[in-house]
Amino acid sequence: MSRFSKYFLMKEGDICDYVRDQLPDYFAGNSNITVKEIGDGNLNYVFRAVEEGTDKSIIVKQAGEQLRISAEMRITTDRNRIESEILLIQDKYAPGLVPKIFKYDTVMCACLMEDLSDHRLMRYALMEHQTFPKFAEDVTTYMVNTLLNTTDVVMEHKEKKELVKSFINPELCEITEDLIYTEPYNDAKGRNIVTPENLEFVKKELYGDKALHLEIAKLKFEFMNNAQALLHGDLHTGSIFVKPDSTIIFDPEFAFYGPMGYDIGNVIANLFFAWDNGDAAGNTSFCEWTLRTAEEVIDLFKSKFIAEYGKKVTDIMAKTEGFAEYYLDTIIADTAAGAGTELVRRTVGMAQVKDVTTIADKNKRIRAERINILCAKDLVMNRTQFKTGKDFTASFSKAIAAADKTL
Ligand code: SR1
Ligand code: MG
Repeated sequence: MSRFSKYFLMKEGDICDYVRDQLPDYFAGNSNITVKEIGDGNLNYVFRAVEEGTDKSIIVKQAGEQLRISAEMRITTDRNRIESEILLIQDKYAPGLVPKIFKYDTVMCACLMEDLSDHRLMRYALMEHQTFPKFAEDVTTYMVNTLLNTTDVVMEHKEKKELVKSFINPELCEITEDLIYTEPYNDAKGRNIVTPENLEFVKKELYGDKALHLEIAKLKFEFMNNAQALLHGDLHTGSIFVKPDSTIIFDPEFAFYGPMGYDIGNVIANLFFAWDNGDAAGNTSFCEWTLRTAEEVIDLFKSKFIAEYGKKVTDIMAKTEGFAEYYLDTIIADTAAGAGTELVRRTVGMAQVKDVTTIADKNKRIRAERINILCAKDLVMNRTQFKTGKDFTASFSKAIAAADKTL
């Protein structure tokens, strides 16, 4: 019996034996393996093992029973199964845009996957104001292919329902229901992190705005009940690896069947966070790239979606003239809402983004937070008015002007 036949939380010193146990032929029998824990997220442990001499490497990602962000938060280690299974599905629909999984081990709740160390985590590269010309093209191919192909419009309906069942992800969805759709508007669990100088602003614009609460309540139950497509579920720039000629989307442990606009909106909001950081540093050309890219993400998603829809639709009623356009319109409204809710929760919620939290100049950070909140409110309240990429960036520009008036 191997020492890996019962779950325990692994340390760097366990990983070499673990890889040899799980994939006996991956490394040469007598080679030296160096291991480093490189996890940077809020939930899991990520180890990189490299074979000396050959530089052959592998990633081992293990789910712990406690979350890294808070020892009090415990969630099922089954999230690692969900992540491995969705990556296999996504590899079929969007090959080359997700990492390769070599093995998923249900005992240690760990997966062994392709090492992407020649790429960088997109959030950190953006914080150095690097630009990625292929990003909009790649991320929209990924989203159109993984989302549209898992809908009832394309998929045989009973097969789709089987997928809905196997991607029921109640505990991770509960995190989203709390952190995105509840706490930013009332601090119900006292976990919000609000920059003290913005507390009065947050009380007025978020905690005290009843009309906003009503729209967020509608969106919360839409998120919980619209099993439209198999989502990534946490598509921020910390879930994306990049290099100039490649984009790899990973970490889909929040995957479940929900509204597509949730994923697309997350991408848009995280480009706006990159803008916040670039703007605080006075980097105009980088800021222009973030907004241009946000526009391209919307417009390319729409054109690719319509083209693919025509080729892939199988449901007879979904072929009705005008339905594709109607359906896409609702997705773009959900995208506006998804961008808005992500902008708010990363600005005042418990899980924030380094693009904004590392802005050292207090006044610039206060301004960036106000821009995010005001833009978010427009995106949520007027979500059905958003149709094109330019509509999204116009809203952001309007929020900049409005935030400046408050300072
Ligand atoms: C308690 S987990 C906090 C956040 O980290 C993840 O990446 C998700 O974004 C989640 O909302
Ligand atoms: Mg993550």
